[in-house]
Amino acid sequence: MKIGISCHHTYGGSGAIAAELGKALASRGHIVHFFSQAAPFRLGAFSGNIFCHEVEVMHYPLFDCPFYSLALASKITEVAWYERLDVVHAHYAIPHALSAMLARQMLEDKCSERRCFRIATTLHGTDITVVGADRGMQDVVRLAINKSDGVTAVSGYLRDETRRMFSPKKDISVIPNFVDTSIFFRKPDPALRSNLGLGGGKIVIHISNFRPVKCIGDIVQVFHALTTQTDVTMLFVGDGPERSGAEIRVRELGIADRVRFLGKIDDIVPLLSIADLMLMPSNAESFGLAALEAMACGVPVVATDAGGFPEFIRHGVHGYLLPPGDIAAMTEKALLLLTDELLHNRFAEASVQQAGGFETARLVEQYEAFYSGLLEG
Ligand code: GMT
Repeated sequence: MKIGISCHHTYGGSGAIAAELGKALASRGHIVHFFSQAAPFRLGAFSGNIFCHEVEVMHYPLFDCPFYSLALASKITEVAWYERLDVVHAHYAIPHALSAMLARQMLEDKCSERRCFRIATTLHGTDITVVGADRGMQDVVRLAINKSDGVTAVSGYLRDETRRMFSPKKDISVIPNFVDTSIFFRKPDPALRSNLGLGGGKIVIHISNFRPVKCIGDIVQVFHALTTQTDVTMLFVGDGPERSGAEIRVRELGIADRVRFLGKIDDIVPLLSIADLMLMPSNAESFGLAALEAMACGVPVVATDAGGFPEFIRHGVHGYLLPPGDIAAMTEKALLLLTDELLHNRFAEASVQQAGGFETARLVEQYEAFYSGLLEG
């Protein structure tokens, strides 16, 4: 198949999944064209089957806001026309699904005889729960869903939220996020600990784009409580609006020497490989890809019982799921995992096994079947 993938290039789960999906599809012989403002952050691959199209936005003094959606639609039209794309897969409802819709109209306008590509849209989370909840965006998101030929959501939770909020006209299939366990596995590197200036204590990790939904303040509170009871270091990976507030709080609490803010790092496997525990106290997470990747590297997760986490983390087996904001319970369970070695080993092994059930190859087959269904329809 010839597949276009339209995605955000920035640090975040939807861009990561889009890039990993494209790479996997290319390795299975499909031709993949990426449409994005820049190369997606996880792409980093050379393949004869992968093509990247950067969307150039026209700047003109009259346009206060540059028209990215229109430029993207033009780029999709151009590539779809010459490369005869079968499917354009929009990751995140807006603007990608709408630009694909517009591109299709432009193509039909150009040549009504030629069969146009089908539009697949994958909902990732905040496109529904945050952007879709915004009054000014609701109708746009609804249109993007209803005009796609097929829609998937990354969790049952997100599918149900989308149904509740938008009563979509067509069915939404759930294809969960996935992890490539040939890349995401524990590769201990003793030098990394000393390179990072870490002592011999336990390591807790958090990876995200530091949006309010990630509850970074809760992590700081839990970690602060942990420092009073055990030798532990916190690694924050990623960046975003909540980071500087967290840095200030960490200094106020006097724990700055126990916390490292590492910024945006693409290759997280070495860091996950030295971590003992991941903290993900998000109050609404549609899936939580970083948690699945941590589990694949043998890192148990303390997360919330909200959103999509319960669809792949079993409480008391792969980690602990606790009510959002319950700092005391999160601290208690985190401490248990950091101090009871036998328990930790059992959870770590179970996590690796569980992540294996979300292996890239298996889920990519589901996407292939999904595309085939759209082409037959
Ligand atoms: O978490 C974010 O804010 C980034 C966002 C994105 O679009 O990149 O992540 C969403 O998509 C990921 C991949 O499907 C999911 O693993 C995340 O759970 C989801 N984020 C939220 O629902 C908050």
